[in-house]
Amino acid sequence: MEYNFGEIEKWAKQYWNEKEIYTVLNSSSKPKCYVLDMFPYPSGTGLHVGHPLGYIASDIYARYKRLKGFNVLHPMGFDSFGLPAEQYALETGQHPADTTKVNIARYREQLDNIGFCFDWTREVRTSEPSYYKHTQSIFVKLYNSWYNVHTQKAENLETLIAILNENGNAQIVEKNSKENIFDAATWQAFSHTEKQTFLMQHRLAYRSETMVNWCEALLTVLANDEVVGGVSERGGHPVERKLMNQWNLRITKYADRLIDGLQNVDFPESLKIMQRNWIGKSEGASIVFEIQNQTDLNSKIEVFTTRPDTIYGVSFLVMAPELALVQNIKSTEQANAVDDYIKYVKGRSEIERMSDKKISGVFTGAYAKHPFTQALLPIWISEYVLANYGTGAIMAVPCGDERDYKFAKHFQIAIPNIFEGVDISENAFTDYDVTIANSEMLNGLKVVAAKEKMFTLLLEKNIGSKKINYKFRDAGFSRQRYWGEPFPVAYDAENNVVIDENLPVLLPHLSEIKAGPLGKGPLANNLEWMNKNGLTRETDTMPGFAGSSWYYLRYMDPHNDSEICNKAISDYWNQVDVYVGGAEHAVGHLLYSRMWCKVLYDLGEISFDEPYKKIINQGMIQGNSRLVYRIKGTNTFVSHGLKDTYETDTLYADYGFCDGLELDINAFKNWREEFAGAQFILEDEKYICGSLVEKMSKRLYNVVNPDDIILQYGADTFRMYEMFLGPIEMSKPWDTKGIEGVHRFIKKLWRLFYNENGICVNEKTATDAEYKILHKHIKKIESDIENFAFNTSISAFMIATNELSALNCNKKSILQDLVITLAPFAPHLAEHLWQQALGNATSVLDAAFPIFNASYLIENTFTYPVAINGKARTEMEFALDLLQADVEPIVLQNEIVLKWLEGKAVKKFIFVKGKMINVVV
Ligand code: ANZ
Repeated sequence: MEYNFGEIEKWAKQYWNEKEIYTVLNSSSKPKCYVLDMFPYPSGTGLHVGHPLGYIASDIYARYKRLKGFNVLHPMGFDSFGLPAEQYALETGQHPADTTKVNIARYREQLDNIGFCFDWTREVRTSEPSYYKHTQSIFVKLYNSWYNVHTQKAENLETLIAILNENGNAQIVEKNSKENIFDAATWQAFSHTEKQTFLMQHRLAYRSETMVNWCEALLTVLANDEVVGGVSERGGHPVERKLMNQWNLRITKYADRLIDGLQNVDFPESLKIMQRNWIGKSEGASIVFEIQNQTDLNSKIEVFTTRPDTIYGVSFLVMAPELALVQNIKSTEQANAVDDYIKYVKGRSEIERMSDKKISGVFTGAYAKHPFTQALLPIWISEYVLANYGTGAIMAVPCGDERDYKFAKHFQIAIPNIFEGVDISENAFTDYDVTIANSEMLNGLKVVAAKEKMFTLLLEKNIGSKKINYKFRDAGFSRQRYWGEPFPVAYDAENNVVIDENLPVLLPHLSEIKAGPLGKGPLANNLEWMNKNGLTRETDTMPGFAGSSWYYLRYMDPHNDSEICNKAISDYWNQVDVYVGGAEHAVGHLLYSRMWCKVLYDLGEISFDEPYKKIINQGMIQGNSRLVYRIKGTNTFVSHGLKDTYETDTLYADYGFCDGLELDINAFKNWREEFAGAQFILEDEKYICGSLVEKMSKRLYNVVNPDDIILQYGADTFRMYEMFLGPIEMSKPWDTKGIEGVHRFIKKLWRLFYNENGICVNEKTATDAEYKILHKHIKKIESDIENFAFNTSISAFMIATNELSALNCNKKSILQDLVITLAPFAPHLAEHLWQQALGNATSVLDAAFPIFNASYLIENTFTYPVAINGKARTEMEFALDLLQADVEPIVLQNEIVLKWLEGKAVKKFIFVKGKMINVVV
């Protein structure tokens, strides 16, 4: 009987469906295990073979854990709100609600085809009102909370109001804050609007006028992580800075906890580094410099420095050009130059400003006083100092900072050297391992000691203090787009926020989606919806990361209408044990969802403050593009090996037209009209393409659809092949040709169960050698899965299959356990073999993973080389515990030994246990 994967897989799927085998309950006597995939946003192009890589890995793990006796939660859903879905709908002239539905149906079909063990009764879609109702309710919780720096946690705003009513704000003001202190009576006398304005400065979701990343092409604001290299991550459009009224999340309050929390989770080190760098904590000092001839209190420059120890190396100050103070201090002579420069900087993105290729700046005409030497320091403005970092001003130390050094060289400013025995004639010296010199009281100290001394001196002189800065900013939470969660917010005539407690606030159906007036989103076109009982609704929507920041919780309790997730249920499932997904979400989704988790924890909604115990980043499956070479000015294509003799243009051919590198010329000709009459210069009668490993993308004609592969080889072969491609974390190119080898191995495995006449499994007792093969295999599979090393598991299957085939082993006692180990990898085949070939009545999923028995691996015999007069003549196997007295008579009776003895008397019998036997005559 042949391996008919089509029939088998259809049967297995039907069986699982009928038995509802993947439905998971929220309580069990078994230990729990939560295995989560990053859910996809359903794009219009469907899945290609790269997408399921992580899903297959987590599916293997989830199935394995089930076999190991765990109650496993392994859900799937769709991140169906967001910019990509809206863009796709606009580009294809359809409504995002319709395209989303169609795309989800297609995804679902493709996912089902691969045979995942998802519990679809728990599916979530972020764009469904039953889901976004709760996204909105979390927003309301954020709005009604503040971060108490004393308790170091989020609390309901009521606790803040109680403090204000009792004591005013003295107690809640952060160290070094410039906030005005007021007492309880003053607070109580505030008007409603004044109170609201103050509270808004503390809410975790707050509205403010902020500088935002405005993308004109997408007509929306983007979060910092959605801007890559100065352009939008989606579509690569220019992004500019713009002042707008926006909703934000006060994620910066969680900076320290987001950093500290990384110690307790098992994330790839590279991911942790990315998160730490993104948060960008730096510890230093703020120092105040007085400005010459200015007495008014605001006319001081406060700088942020990580190197207060270099204070004697300062030879000038630099301010961010856009600081308001620049206007106060610029001299009349320099005013024009300053204003022109400010205009120039306005058009520059942050990235451009920070790339120090070009040195630019203007002297303001003003001077500051050095707080220790009283020397006059020229004050410059330059784009390399950013307005929204630190204080927006720096003390420039050219001998210790590379940018300051280049700037000083360029504008011929002094470069005093304050480092003992260091040559600074070519470069600044940025190392910490140095002794400070030319710095009065700091002389002779190392950097760390000098810094400490400076912190004390700054406080004594009352000109500065320790300061911690973070690079990351609060997260912009408003999008001027249609396809997202509406804010449950409206504004009254005074622009006060009125929260709509009646959730969900439904996204109205717009028949035409186009930008609203005055930089507003499409919802602003729907006046009827916007004007609500004398209030004006917020017309922005929430960003794509809103829904994905908490979906892991919703899977636990997906049908709960009144709460985001019942507490007893989230206590049971607790943290995600393993979260599998792409590394591209390192600083977006993974930081936001960690923050939301901490807020919900602080508010007592859940009992854990990190959502994911462990993260695995799967690599990418890259496309394997096929290139053809057209001789310039002709319609003749020359094969890869001959192309260098011609001048050619390189074009893409579809990967599907090629068998390996060989092009199917007819398919290529039929592809497009322009190729119909093409001529080909062949090598060895073949047209050989060039190849290029790059991103898998429709545009590069290198996309492979899993459905096609599954049709040809079956889902089990597809799953095993994806794992066989290499370590899960690595990126690797797809190669359809390579799948044949895995398919052949599966057919060979099939032969252990079936021959030409049908089932050939027998009940014979297995030998030690057979058990040894099995248990070596069980051990390997178990440790591979625990270590997420799935590629080596596939090799282990190949080895076990070969070894058992060589022994003609069709024994049930061996094959039962083999099939259970196969079930995570090739679930359809395993289900079939388990029931149909081995005669079990229940699903293989309900079997128990075989227990490794080490005793089978202990070597208890040894094959001795037997020599006559030192020359090896034969081999004989003996139990390892036998002694010379046991072995000698048997050896001397052996036919081959007798032949070589030629009847001569034995002089000596040498026996080295576990090594060798030598008979001397
Ligand atoms: C004096 C100094 C001497 C500095 C020295 C460095 C080396 P991180 O680690 O990134 O926080 N800086 C401060 N504010 C800035 C701004 N708004 N735009 C651009 N640069 C700014 O770096 C902090 C250092 O970057 C600060 O310490 C300051 O330069 C500069 F040998 O001050 B330093």
